[in-house]
Amino acid sequence: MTRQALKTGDLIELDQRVLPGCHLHRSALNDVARTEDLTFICTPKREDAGPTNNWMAPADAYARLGAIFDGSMRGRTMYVVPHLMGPADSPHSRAGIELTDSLYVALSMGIMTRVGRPALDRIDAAGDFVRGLHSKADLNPSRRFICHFPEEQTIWSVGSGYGGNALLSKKCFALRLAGPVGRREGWMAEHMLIMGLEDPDGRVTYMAAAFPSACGKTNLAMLEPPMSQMGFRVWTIGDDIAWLHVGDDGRLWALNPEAGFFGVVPGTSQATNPNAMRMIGRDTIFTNVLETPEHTVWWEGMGVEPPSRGLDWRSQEWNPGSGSKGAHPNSRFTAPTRNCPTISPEWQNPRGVPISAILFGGRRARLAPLVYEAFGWAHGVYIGAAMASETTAAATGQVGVVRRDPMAMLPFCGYNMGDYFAHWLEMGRRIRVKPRIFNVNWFRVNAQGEYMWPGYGENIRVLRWIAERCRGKGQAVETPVGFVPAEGSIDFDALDIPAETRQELLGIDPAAWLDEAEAVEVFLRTFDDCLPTAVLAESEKLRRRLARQSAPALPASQAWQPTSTR
Ligand code: SAT
Ligand code: MN
Repeated sequence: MTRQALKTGDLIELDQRVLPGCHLHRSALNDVARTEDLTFICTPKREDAGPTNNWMAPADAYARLGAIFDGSMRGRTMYVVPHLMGPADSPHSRAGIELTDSLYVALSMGIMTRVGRPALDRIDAAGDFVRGLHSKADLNPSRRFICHFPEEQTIWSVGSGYGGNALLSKKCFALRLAGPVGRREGWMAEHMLIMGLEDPDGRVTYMAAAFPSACGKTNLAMLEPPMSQMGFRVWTIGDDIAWLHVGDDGRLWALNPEAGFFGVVPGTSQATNPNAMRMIGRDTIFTNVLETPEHTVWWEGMGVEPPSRGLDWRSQEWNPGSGSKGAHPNSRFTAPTRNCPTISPEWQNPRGVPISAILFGGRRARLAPLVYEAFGWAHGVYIGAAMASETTAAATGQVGVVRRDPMAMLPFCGYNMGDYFAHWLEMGRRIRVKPRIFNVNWFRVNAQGEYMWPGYGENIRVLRWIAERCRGKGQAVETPVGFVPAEGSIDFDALDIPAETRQELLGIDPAAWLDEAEAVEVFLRTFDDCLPTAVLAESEKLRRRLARQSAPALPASQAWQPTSTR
């Protein structure tokens, strides 16, 4: 199939001595990211899709897309791609079949999922599978639709060849369709990386972290600790999607349904993600990066000098003075999990791994401190529901505007998000040994607009504190928004961060938080009757704690006092 793709032009050969097994793909110019405005949940009742999803009646969707599909594959080869999501021997794995007329999609599915025999065996045993129908058709954005039919466990996607629009196993199946199934059956499908932090004593603390697209999930999942943190290591289980089940032991177990990584290329370098750099040196499909005259690849933020000339992602002559990007900001690598140098020996464990901490986070230039911990599960659900992040190039539309993105699931929650919050609360009742919930923010900037925290490998310092908290250690201070690390409990040594910056990184501005809490509440009220009262109650409690803290007229005895805890 690869040879075929080289003939059709779906793939371009790279220098096989330098990049064995690697190929380049260039997409259509108008097909470089997920198109959320063209993505629909097709339930019989509009309320079941909720206020955050586009909705189309199933009959209308079948008719409208059917007309575009009709004859769209004429003269092309159709690939039948049975794929299994999750390890072959896991009771939690599920199968799908994608029909596609894109060789690039078929080859990408072969990297991202377990295709063929394991999927067919599962379909025989389970008697069921998710039906995915995909055609590039004419790649015309005005005839592009990604429609989900939860009742029939069916996905129809037409008019795009881009990852999240066209690799139907990923966001469509493993999140938007799996979500409501999990709600019915008592498990969760989340937009989360899964990793283990091993400490110098060999103990591994497993964490799952939800960040929006292109906010560093892949980097965190493959983190390489700096020299000063010797003895710690990170084990990767997944970088994008987690299926979470309650085990017999009452703990929450996470498995990665995928078998590959579909990561953002620009900014990936020896400094930011050395493990990804090792991983993508072979068996990788690069999409929309710059091709050098030597048939190797280059991108902005690669950490090496740009070539003096090359062919940019649009296939146009490019040089460093061109004034345009060589690689598209959402250019991607597709690489098999087995090539990840930090892949955990547990990554194919049919049970998954037991999660001790759940992390939420996003790009917030202000407000959110480096890390804080929820007071408990319901408060943690509120923190997830209140998440916001600056938009990125992973979806079409304006980049850099702050939008609400609960649990990083705004584009991926296949049912009413109010019901989704209720499901989170319900899971809290089912999980006997609950993970602690944290919020992290690597993206705080100072008055000059510079990042205050170095991020990347140095994030290990924050993960260490989180792991210590999970063991009942790790000193914290109570604030109105949650527990923040006590002075000295995060190892800032060897980091050149002035004391004021450290304080600011961990500081809470009650007045600004009060404004934020009000904005969050306006957002939450858009879910109307579907919003669980427990989430609103958390909002009210937060506002009361903040008001006590920021009201200047309160006598000192009643004012909020920091108390050191646990
Ligand atoms: O949607 S993709 O899976 O292509 C990448 C992302 O936006 O998370
Ligand atoms: Mn993602």
